[in-house]
Amino acid sequence: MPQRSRRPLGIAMIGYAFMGRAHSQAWRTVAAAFDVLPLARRVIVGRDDAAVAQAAERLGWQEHATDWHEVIAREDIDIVDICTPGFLHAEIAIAALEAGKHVLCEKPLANDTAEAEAMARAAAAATARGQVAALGFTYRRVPALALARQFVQAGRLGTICQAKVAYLQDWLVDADAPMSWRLRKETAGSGALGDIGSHAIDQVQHLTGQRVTAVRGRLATMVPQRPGPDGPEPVTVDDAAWATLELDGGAIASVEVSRMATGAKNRLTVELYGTAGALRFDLENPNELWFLDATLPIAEQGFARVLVTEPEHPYLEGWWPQGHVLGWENAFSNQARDLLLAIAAMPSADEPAARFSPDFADGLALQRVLDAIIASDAADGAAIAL
Ligand code: SOE
Repeated sequence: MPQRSRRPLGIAMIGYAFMGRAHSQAWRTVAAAFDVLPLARRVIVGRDDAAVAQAAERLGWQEHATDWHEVIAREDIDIVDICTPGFLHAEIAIAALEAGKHVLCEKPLANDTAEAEAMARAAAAATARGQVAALGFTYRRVPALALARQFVQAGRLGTICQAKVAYLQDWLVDADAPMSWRLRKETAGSGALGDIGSHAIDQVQHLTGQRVTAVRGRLATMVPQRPGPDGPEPVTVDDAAWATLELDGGAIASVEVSRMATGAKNRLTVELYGTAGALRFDLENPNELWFLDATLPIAEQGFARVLVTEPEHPYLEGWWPQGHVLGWENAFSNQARDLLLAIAAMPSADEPAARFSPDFADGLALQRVLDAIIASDAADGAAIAL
């Protein structure tokens, strides 16, 4: 198990594509915004030596490597950050946890429930030894969404009756958009459902504080084949998915996700309706949270814009002077900060590690919801209980 010492925490990051770039930026900026444990961006790992060497230089890592097994065995590595395609998460995360490292794993936790169960078991054992096993549902750390949760927890919405969450993108509208690992079931597990539906379902559960108990869902693949390196290849995952969710607190939720939504760039929208108020958020305007206070006289009610730029707002105290907006990438630094705080709070192997939320148990619960939606689709949209 990593011991707290005077040397900086050594980070190894596996994967260097889109998410690797986002995480690298977070590891570069976190100490400029927040008071955290000293860290060293020691090694970035990928399969292609020349490409990963270039990534190390561009993204600011001390070394590069091609064998993650060797890297996770190193004494000077304390945190393993997994930014690979989903099919590699389980093997790397379990090995890293067993090697005594703290782990941050990109979402969704795994490609199916069986993998997620094995990961959650390894994480439970590691957490008992004082390690942190963190899952990267980064949108929890968008300040306006963190503020939304504070509103709910403070009772400003009363009892939540309904949530409506959509996550719409348009990068696959072009039928000639090329094949990638995200479009193959064996590498991605599912399509829009796992990639962006997982964020939407995480927001439903995290914001309402209620767990999914039953689902009805449908999946659709609108472009059945796409250009691959050796000619057309079948797309084996969904382009879009819809689900209705029943929650254990009595609320209902709808979730709608698509990569075929023309004009929606990276549009996560959240609507929460409670007996005492309502909230709205749109990731295309990430610094705004809209709140309706239903305890006001009806003639005065309306959605009011809260501009989330004040030091009193979640995470904002670390960033710029009051009034200055943040962007998509800041949430990754906020996530890095919370992970480092959880590690700093880890007193010893005798006391449990400070819980980083979401953890692998949350990832397993969410994977069960994803698999239930897939099962519901296979049963023509029948209800599946969890
Ligand atoms: C997919 O397009 C994707 O990159 C997701 O994988 C990320 O989780 C999301 O933040 C942005 O979109």
